[in-house]
Amino acid sequence: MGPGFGSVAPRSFFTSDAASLSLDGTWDFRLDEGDWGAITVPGHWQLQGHGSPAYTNVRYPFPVEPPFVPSDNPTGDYRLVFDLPENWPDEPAVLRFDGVDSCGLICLNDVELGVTRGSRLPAEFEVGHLLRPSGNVLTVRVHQWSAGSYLEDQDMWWMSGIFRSVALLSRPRGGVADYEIHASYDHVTGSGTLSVEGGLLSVPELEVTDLLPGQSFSLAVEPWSAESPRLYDGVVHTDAERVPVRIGFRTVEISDGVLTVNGSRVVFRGVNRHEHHPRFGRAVPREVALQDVLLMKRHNVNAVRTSHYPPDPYFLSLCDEYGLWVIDECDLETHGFGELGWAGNPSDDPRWAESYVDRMRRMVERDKNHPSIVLWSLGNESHTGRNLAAMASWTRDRDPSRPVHYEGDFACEYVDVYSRMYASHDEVEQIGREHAHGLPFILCEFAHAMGNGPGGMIEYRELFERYEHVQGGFIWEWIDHGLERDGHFAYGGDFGEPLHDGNFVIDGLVFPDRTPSPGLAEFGKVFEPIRITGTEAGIRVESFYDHVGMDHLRFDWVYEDDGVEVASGTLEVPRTTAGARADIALPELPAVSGEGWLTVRASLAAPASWADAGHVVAWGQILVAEPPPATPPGGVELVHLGAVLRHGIGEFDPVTGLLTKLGELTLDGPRLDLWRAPTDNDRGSDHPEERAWRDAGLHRLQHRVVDVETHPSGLVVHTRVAPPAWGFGMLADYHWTADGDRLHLRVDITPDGEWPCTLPRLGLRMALPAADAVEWFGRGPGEAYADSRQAARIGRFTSTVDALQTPYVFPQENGNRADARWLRIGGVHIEGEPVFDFTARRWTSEDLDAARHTDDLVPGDRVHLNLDLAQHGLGTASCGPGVLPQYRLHARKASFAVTFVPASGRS
Ligand code: IPT
Repeated sequence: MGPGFGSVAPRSFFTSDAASLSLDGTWDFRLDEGDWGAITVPGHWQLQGHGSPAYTNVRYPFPVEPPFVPSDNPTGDYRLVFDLPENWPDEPAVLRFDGVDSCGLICLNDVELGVTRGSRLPAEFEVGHLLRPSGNVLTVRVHQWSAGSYLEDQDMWWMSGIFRSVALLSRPRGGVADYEIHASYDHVTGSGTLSVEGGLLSVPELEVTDLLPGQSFSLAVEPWSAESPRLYDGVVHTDAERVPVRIGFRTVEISDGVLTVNGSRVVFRGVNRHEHHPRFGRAVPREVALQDVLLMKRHNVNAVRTSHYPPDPYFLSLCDEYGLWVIDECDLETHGFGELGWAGNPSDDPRWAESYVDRMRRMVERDKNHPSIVLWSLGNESHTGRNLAAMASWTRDRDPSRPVHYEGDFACEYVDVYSRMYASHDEVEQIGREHAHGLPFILCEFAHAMGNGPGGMIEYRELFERYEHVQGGFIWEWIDHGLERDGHFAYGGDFGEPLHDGNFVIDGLVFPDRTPSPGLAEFGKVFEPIRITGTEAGIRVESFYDHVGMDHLRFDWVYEDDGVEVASGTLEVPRTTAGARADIALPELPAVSGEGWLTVRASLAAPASWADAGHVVAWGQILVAEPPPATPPGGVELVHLGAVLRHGIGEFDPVTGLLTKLGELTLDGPRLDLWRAPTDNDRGSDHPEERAWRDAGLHRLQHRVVDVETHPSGLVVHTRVAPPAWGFGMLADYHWTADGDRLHLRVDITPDGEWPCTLPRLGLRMALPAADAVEWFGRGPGEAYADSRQAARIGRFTSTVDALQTPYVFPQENGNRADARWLRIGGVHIEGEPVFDFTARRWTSEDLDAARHTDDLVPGDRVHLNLDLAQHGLGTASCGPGVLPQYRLHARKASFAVTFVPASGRS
């Protein structure tokens, strides 16, 4: 129940000019006293051929009887023989372990040094007196389970080993034992105040030389913020050691219940970041950590909560450098006790007190010098109790400069901000109205990004803008924790775990290989720092930056006629400060014959550290010219030709009324369709739409032909579409008319009987001969759904059927393109009245529904095309609120029309 032992007092993580030796690399390893082999450190043994990973969200995968863990406890023995580099100084030295999961017994040259606990926290052991010039033998015995495992029940893979770096560090006598820099900023005077502990401080750029510990010094500086991460290089030094440091001046305060940095209210447009790599697990390579930061910055993410443990310290130095607000969270979660009604929860058990405070101390001491960290978080989902309160009060004493966060303190007894997870829009609205607890409010988790989604992000943004003290949130979560295996990404259960939580670990804005998902594109658009909209008078440009103006941006426009560029130019936007706005007249635009859209883009005028010049930060579209009205086809006579009905370019089966040929193309359909392969959010626990849909039988609709009416002017096919076993259904009448090479279909839909549930979709489904190229004019280039469609702009796009698919790790409905005015695919040109949504794939919705991994989907020889009037929204019911009322699709009377034309000869 206690922390590890034998280690030296925690201190900040730094490198210096003192001698050091990285011990990362190939070590000897054996599991459970088996044969010795080789292993890479840092890394997890389960990802290197020993044992296998296991995933549970909340439940402990062992009996809950703290502090005991199973006797059958996978145990890895690590051994490394190393020589000291030449000229290694005769000084004290420490062995530093940045992360050992879950505990390690450390021995050097046969002397036991102690035990690490707290998997994602560092431990250092004094070894100077034990070192010899060559043949040092370092052994570490690591157990998968320890008492500490009870405190490390985060929603992630259970994976063990020395998964962060190991180093030998000389600690010269008279060197910098530890240091702390205080660099505050007074936004009224524009001056920074600097002081240091642990050594002298010099900052050449500020002409600060040898500032003495304890002395403070004020001077004019540029402040640090996530938007403008100004760092000053300096050095903390003694006669014996020099430590390079990077200083950011900033002051975090809560005033009048609002969280401010440098006097300005901040809004977190954040993500929760676990450390994950599809091959290396939590041993994330440095270049991949950088990739995360760059991807975040390029998608307008401005904040990270390090859920639910301190990250590799390198990540924090990237946040300092590139600019991200950070909530640094302690390695603590006891969620599994929730299954027992919190009986025996360590958080309120004094026997665990020392472990709790030890974890907090090690995080705060390690990370205290990062300007990017603006809040300390005690941990996650550990209920409440005196040990958490003790962590908070220790932290406040130690570092009064940063507020304390913890979501589980519902009564806000020992935290400085009110934090919630997955509160619905309505509840956030109420919290905003009532200014609950009088504290700044944040959503430490919201908009669960599992599978297709999240839906409803823009409605949260509106709340962050409406109430001053509602200060944003952090999407759950950044990355899907899929593990590369057998040609797909594996999730819970794929390793034969007896207890697991399936694909609940696949809930990120980026796929396991860090390909952005449509959810990230949506995030980037919703949380743009600049908003460009149309007004009566022209164009409005509004800043949602908290700290910087718009000087780093340039504004360009293009004007398109039915998606074809006809003019372009640069927009002069007056200089504006953070949070201000400007109204600008429309540029002079040529007359167009079709639909005229003006697109204005704000892009980086010069290269930034995180993106090239020209990177688009924000955009907006303004409809300038309405499309001309379409003339519905008609005038061609229907003819009976033996066993077929011919109507213009269409051929129909006189018995079923189904279209069988369009020109030379053999088709199947179109027929009414209501089904989609359920998304993770449809399958969600709070609003189980999927269950209602399946109970209603929407996945096995039957079509009864009521009547096929033929008229000289066309064909009317009356049908009733309904699931087996129930009395309700839909009356669907297909009205066909034709002129020249245009075949027009209007479907009138009338619910029949009492519908018990919403509809997944409402539209038509058909199959075409294999097709590859796709072109459309509508929303794109990416997928869009009713409540996640901000990132899709109006334009003309080309793609392929394969590229239209979004490879969600767990297959589900995907790839919908919205508001198509027309679509060309497989020799057919389809026009909307005025628009339709579509999906096109080489498998059916049923195949998609049945698939469990991406490689279960095998292309067939047809393209299955859905043309929809609407789909049900996405919501976030996989964890959190369902689809907002305005995006729910109900059975209702509706009409839907499209025109089919052979594509040949159309431009
Ligand atoms: C919440 C957890 O904090 C987070 O780690 C993750 O498990 C998330 O849920 C779901 O993916 S806790 C939940 C009870 C809301």
